[in-house]
Amino acid sequence: MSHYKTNLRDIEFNLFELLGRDDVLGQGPFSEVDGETARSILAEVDRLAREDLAASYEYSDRNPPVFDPATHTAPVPASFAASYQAWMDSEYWRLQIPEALGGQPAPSTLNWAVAEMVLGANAPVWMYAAGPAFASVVHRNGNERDQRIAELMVERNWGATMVLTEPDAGSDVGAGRAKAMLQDDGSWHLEGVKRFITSGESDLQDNIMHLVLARPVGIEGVGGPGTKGLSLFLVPKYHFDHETGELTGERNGVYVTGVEHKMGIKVSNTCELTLGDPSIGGGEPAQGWLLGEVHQGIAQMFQVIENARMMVGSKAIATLSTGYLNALEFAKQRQQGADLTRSGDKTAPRVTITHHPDVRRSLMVQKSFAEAMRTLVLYTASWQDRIMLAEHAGDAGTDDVALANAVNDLLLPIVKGYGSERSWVLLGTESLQTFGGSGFLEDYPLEQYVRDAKIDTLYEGTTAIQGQDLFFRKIVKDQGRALGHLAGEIQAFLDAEGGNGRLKSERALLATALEDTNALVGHLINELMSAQGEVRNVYKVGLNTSRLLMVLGDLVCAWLLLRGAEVALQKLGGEVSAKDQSFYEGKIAAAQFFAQTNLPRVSAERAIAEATDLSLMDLDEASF
Ligand code: ST9
Ligand code: FAD
Repeated sequence: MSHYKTNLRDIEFNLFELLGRDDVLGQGPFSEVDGETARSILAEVDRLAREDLAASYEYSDRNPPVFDPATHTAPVPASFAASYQAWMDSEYWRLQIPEALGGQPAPSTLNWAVAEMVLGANAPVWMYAAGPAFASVVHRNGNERDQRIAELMVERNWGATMVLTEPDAGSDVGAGRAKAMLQDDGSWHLEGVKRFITSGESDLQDNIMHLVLARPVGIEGVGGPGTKGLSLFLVPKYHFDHETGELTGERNGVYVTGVEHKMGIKVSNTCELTLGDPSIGGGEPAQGWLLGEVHQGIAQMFQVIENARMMVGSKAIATLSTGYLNALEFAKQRQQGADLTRSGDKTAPRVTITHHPDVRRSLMVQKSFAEAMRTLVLYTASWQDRIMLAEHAGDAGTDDVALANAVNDLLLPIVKGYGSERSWVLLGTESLQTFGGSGFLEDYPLEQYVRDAKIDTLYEGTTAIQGQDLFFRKIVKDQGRALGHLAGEIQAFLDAEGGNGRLKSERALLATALEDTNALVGHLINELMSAQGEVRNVYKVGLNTSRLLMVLGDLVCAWLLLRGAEVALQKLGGEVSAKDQSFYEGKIAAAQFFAQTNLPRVSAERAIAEATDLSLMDLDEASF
């Protein structure tokens, strides 16, 4: 039986009933993917995910790849290779790459809906299969030579990696020391040690294209300190004919010199990558090509990072969803104790644990967060749809597109930072907990879910980094435009007063939370401005950026769930099947519960932020 439980009904509710994607499908760049095609893709991926992709989830955790230092290899288990191949054979990865690379572009909303199911079933499949998506960044930023390389990456299904991190450069990417030296033939030789490189090695593909950030040396005007001095190089594992893609048989001097032993996602090889070390392999130089012949490494790499941050948030949220559905199934079967109203009666019949108020509370916490954050992902993707449509229509330079980009940028740290924190915590405190002691056993997937989801708060920028990105870049640097737009949308929802009167008190909670969030942001901006006179006041901001991330996440999620509840109420006003009746009632209940149990906390968070002083920063380190 599959570990993975999808929620296709809710995915379709979001895409078609809440976000109206039928208006976008079959249009402009998506002419080949209409609503009917989208629905059949979703149905097929639902099956594929539960069956072929999920099949190797457990085995490859218990039997992870083993690194062989003699050959610098770490082959994946055959069962995982079969899952990977099933995904590649489905060809659905083509939905996220441009036509020029053999893709069949689909709206981002559809892609992230598909991604949810792949990531929830077996996330490393998606990661190893990301070569074509990486190729699209190479294609977009490359010159003619690189564009040909991008085509070969897709045609030959090569793997690809993003290579930023070094032992002394994690969050601080700009501290990277790997260097690149220009050669007479226009290529570069790279030297350095990178660590924690996902998919850095496997036997799934003939070749791997590493996208490496390194600092050019010896050239005036480039290679300065920090992130802006980094350039992006294409460094293949094996050399190849740049026209035909045939491997020449020569090894490039980029070797995996270690594979980490990890808490989770063990089949996803996390590699130390050594470049240009004469004592390793045949001592070959690590030859690379500068992407687009321009020194804009960090900006180019952020095109990959933005996608990967969306991916990481989606992975976490997908795991919470299947964690909840597994917990729900267990809770419906597990009998324990008597109903609370008859707890004094020792002869009272035993009931399933779904009868216990605290289990109901826990299940609704899981349901409401999983569904709220699914909407958060797809709502964010709907802004990406807007950008794609405008770019196709030649409107890329308009104010509308600038706004869509800014709102998307604002939402990304929430998807990644808030999504991963909430999911990882709730998977442990609620989903696994629902199973009692059984949740701690390998008999159920929950313990693996918890281990596999922890990484999501760490990589692609830790939660602390997401909080800072949200405040300093997405709010302050943006001069509050995107946030103002989002707040305006929430206010418009409040003013419209829909919801049949049934959501009245939740609207009031949302209104207060919006006011408190605006005040919290305003307070942090004031503190930041005051730092121009008293520089240490910036600490008061830094003490609250993670708080703001979580507050904004709760606010946006509550609003999106209430929007969904409004749709559900409308549907219930007409004829619906018994199954849909339960589904829509569940949507309304989840929205009300989420608002009632999370929004009141926003006032307290505001008060905590406003009361923040410098005592923590003044405390001597010895007193910690
Ligand atoms: C990692 C991988 O952890 C884990 C999983 C891998 C799985 C791979 C497979 C799946 C991936 C699929 C990918 C598919 C490919 C894509 C397909 C696309 C269709 N937004 O603030 P400054 C830029 S990997 C955009 O001064 P600092 C910007 O250019 C490791 N751009 O930063 C800016 O210049 P300007 C992940 C941004 O103080 C410049 O950077 N590691 C953004 O120098 C400098 O900005 C991390 O994530 C942004 N949000 O450096 C590191 N922010 O301002 C985390 C910056 O002129 N650390 N830029 O525009 C950070 O993010 C730091 O904040 C820092 C700070 C490094 C940016
Ligand atoms: P550090 O940066 O040392 O952070 C330690 C702690 O300090 C964290 O809690 C952090 O939040 C906090 N901190 C650091 N700086 C600040 C600050 N300025 N303000 C507030 N708090 C701060 N990297 C790649 O390049 N490519 C990959 O494919 C890749 N895959 C990975 C796969 C796995 C399994 C893992 C574990 C990591 C991977 N990484 C990859 C690296 C990953 O992106 C980094 O681990 C992450 O960015 C954090 O860096 P670090 O581990 O050095 O922690």
